[in-house]
Amino acid sequence: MTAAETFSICTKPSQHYDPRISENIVVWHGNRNGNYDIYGFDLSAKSDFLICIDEEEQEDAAISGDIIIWVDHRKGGYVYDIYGYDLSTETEFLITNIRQPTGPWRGPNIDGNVTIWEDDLKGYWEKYGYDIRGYNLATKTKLPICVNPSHQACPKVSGNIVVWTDDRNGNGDIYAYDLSTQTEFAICTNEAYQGWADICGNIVVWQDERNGNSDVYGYDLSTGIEFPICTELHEQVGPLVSSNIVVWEDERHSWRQEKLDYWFYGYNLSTRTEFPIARYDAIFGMGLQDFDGDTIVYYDMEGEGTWKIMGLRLP
Ligand SMILES: [Ca+2]
Ligand SMILES: [Ca+2]
Ligand SMILES: [Ca+2]
Repeated sequence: MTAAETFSICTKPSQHYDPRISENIVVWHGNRNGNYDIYGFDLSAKSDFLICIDEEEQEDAAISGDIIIWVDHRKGGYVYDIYGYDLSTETEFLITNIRQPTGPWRGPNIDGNVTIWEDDLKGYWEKYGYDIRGYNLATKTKLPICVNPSHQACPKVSGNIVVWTDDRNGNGDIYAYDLSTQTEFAICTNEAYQGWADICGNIVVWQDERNGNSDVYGYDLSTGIEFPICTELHEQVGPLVSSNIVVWEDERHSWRQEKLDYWFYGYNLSTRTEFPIARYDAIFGMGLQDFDGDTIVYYDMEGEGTWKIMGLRLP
């Protein structure tokens, strides 16, 4: 097997975070101009470009096709607007205002015309939790996806299906919502913890602790069948799926070392075979950010105070 090819996307000395990828375009937020802006990189042209350099803070970019979205604070640090940018027309537009999150919060996600986010409409995250809400860019309508009183988090969307981590049963489960039928359904309610779901087409994957350590499980929406993807005895975390490939961060090589040894591993759903991808130097072990086609994007520390955006092509 050939080695995975690692390459730099942005190594300019400052902080660059949370890359997301769709086909040949990678987007992220970075502060090389003294405040956080939204940047892009074209993998085919090997050149970077500016998406939004407003002098206030922009963060948490996401991308699907020609549409890039992010959280924008141009009206003030406590104002959370979601803005969009259309690469095909080179125009920026305001999508919606959301309430300032009161607790740990992950940025919005987008697929096609549907953008979704963790919503803190009631405030007081620790008491009321977050909901999942969205917006359809084509119909210009709001989507109240899940407003259950308990905590819902980490939503991802693919086509008509939204998945998220749901705490209504008190132990972390995977729930889903079908935008076409406007119906919610459970994907996994095992009594152990499940979370960090991702979806591509009919395949949902997540991190699962039913065996006493973190594993990766999957579910096929077309058959309604759940299946284990990796149940190795060490920690497997943060799975992502694109087409027929699942990737995750894996600690199986850490057993003899004081310092954790992080690898990316993958699984081919068609051939049902697992494969190592690459070892990487992570400071906090939260490197793996997004995955599309054959390309992983992640971020890593380089020297004092520089966080760089990296890419990795599967072997
Ligand atoms: Ca800015
Ligand atoms: Ca559970
Ligand atoms: Ca495991």
